[in-house]
Amino acid sequence: MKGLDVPSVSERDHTISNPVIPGFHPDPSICRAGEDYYLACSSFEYFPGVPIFHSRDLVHWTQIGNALDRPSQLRLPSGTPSSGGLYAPTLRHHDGRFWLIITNVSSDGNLLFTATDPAGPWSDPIPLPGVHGIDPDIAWDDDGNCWCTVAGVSQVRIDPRTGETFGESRRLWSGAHGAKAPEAPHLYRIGDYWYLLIAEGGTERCHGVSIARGRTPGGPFEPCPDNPILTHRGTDRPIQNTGHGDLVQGPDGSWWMVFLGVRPRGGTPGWHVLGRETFLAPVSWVDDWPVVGEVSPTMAPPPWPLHEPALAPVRDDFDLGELAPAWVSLRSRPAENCTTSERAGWLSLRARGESPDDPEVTFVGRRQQHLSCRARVLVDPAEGCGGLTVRLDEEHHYEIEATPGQVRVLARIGPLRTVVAYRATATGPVVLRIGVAVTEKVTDARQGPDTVSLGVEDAEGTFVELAALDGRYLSTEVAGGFTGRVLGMYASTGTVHFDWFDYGPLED
Ligand code: 6LW
Repeated sequence: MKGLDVPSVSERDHTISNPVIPGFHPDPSICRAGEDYYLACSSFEYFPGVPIFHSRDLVHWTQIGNALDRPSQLRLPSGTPSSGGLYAPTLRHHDGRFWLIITNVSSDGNLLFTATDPAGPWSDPIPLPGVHGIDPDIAWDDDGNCWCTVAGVSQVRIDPRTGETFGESRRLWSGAHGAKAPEAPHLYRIGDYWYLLIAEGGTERCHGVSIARGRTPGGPFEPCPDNPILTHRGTDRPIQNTGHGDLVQGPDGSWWMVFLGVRPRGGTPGWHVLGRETFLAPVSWVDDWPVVGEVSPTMAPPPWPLHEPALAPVRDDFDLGELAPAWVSLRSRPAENCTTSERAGWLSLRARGESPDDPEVTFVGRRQQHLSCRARVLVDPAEGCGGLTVRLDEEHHYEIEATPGQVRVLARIGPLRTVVAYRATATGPVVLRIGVAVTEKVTDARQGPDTVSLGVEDAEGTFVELAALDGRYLSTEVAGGFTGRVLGMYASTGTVHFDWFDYGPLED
């Protein structure tokens, strides 16, 4: 994939933008190894799973791989629903190795993986049959004991090399104010205390982060008097649902939190379409309790040198044998259905499911990472039918689809599926385009978050719009679940060839 020139920090008036990892990248877990930072996110029904990012400055992040990129590591059986699969990893660096613990809610439960290089390869899974509960965390005490803490919040000692558990699991804490869903625990030794950081309130508008501390990894834990230490519940801030955090020290020893949040847009009640994104906030300490700084769409840069912004992937000509790590498929990616070797310089997708309604559809896509953006693809439909789709899940997606001599726009919203528009085209390859324009100014309380336009480019390269659809139907508030929009190519019948795909932000 070629890179897109993102404005440098100085060009942006000495502010950095939050989210630091935009698009559907929830449940961030972060660790430091010397001068390098690594971060992992949930990936649900997508394959490969668990994107891994690298940064030197906590602000600019580059995806270096996916931890679970082999079928032996990631089993997403055909019945895996959207928003099933992989939930909430914890990523740690300990004893010269990287450790990743995660729950596959659709098949294998809690699993542990190790790697010497977080870019991969990661080990095959070490099963943890004695660990019950989602959102597992691992932490080691000074005696070398490894503690696994899960949502609820409870804890059991494990052998991370075998997956064996020792003794009964013990309840540690149920959160600060009787809020629902105490989850996402992370346990740290900082100074004289063990800190137990959790999320509570549920991952929707009431989400938040609370903390307790004790003298041993098993407690007893004393809740922070200022809990929740992070929440935007009941506010009109542009970033909502803030929660599920993880702590890390910056290069200068200062403390920071990565956490998830969403950016609802449009009228009331507000719809967020990019899923839960990864944000960054400074943390200070008062009386040995962490205090989370202001969270807003732009923030002052941290006081250390910032590295060149990573190039956001923008165009792929499919000239390499392997697909870049930002490309994801649904549930699996058998080589016979998805290859760049059938036609040199093209991505060939062979249909297995019948349409994007089908969980088995052959699909290769990337996350929508900007509120306003454009995706284009050159497709050759001579041997099949397929196109460009923007999806939230199997029941919520819009697409522009090509067959020889014709394109059509289709929309699926819950139980309703409709053909929105047709147009005859010349036979041969055609450029399909999806544009997303955020609602800048709300003039009507019922206005949607954005408009999705779908169409083709004519022989002169001029965009011919076939349909402009309200984006609210491809939002989490409508579709439910834990994911966000993904834009990508699919095949419905036969084999469909794609010469290139490009994606870029428009003014947000
Ligand atoms: C995850 C839980 C959560 O397991 O959402 O926001 C769930 N927090 O901790 C799925 O991402």
